[in-house]
Amino acid sequence: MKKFIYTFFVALILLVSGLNSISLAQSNGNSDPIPSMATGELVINEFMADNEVTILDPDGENEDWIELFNNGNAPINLSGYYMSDKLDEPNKWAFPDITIESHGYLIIWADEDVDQTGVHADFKLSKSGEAIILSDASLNMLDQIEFGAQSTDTTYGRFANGTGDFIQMLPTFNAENLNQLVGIQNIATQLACYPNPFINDVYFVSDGSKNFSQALVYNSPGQLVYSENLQEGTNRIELNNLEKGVYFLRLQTNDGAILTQQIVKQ
Ligand SMILES: [Ca+2]
Ligand SMILES: [Ca+2]
Ligand SMILES: [Ca+2]
Ligand SMILES: [Ca+2]
Repeated sequence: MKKFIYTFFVALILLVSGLNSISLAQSNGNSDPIPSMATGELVINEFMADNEVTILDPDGENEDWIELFNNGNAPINLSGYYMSDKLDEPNKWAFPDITIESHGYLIIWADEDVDQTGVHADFKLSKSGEAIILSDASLNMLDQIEFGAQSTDTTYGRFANGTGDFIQMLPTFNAENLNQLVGIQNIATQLACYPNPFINDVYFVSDGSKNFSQALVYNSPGQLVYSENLQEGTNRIELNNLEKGVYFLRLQTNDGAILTQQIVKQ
């Protein structure tokens, strides 16, 4: 009898799960267009809408940029794919014949300089906010992001890299998105760095005159270029060896808080 009950329930479970998969298949077949690739395979990974000092395009100009990432296991040829800054005009700009490698990155300069070296879209990104839409050659939407006002020389990007939601971050140009920016939203009120721009030495002071235990400096691609464990009472680091450019100083306080500030070397 026990065996009969067991067999009965196994059969019932198989029947119910079979019906479910049939109804799922039918609803998909009736309503959704067939996607050209798995959702999330090719994504808008990061973008910068107000680039003053972060990075130069091949013509030496500070331009808006968009980073794509290929989450898939095969290269994707983007020839004829589209990108736009207008939701109602997704075919504004068509990609040239270019391929993004599996787990690779691709930078598109959003500068309307379509004749310059590199990949240049025929639109710019407004720092007061707009949208980015990525579509395949049949105008199936692959990814889109609508964004609000942007801070100069910071980006919005997916964290975790390639799959997560968009958060404000420190730029990781053509590289994996990192989460170095804990606390970046409140930097203006929590941490002051001076002089900024600086030449060699940077001084820093926090709200409430906290003590600092560690200083880390990252360059704009997100690489660690300086680290120092700080003696109690230290409020200065020497950055003589860095090239001119934009950096991010990340300080840990004795009570464990992380404070981040953008600094510029002249
Ligand atoms: Ca812009
Ligand atoms: Ca340009
Ligand atoms: Ca625009
Ligand atoms: Ca990145």
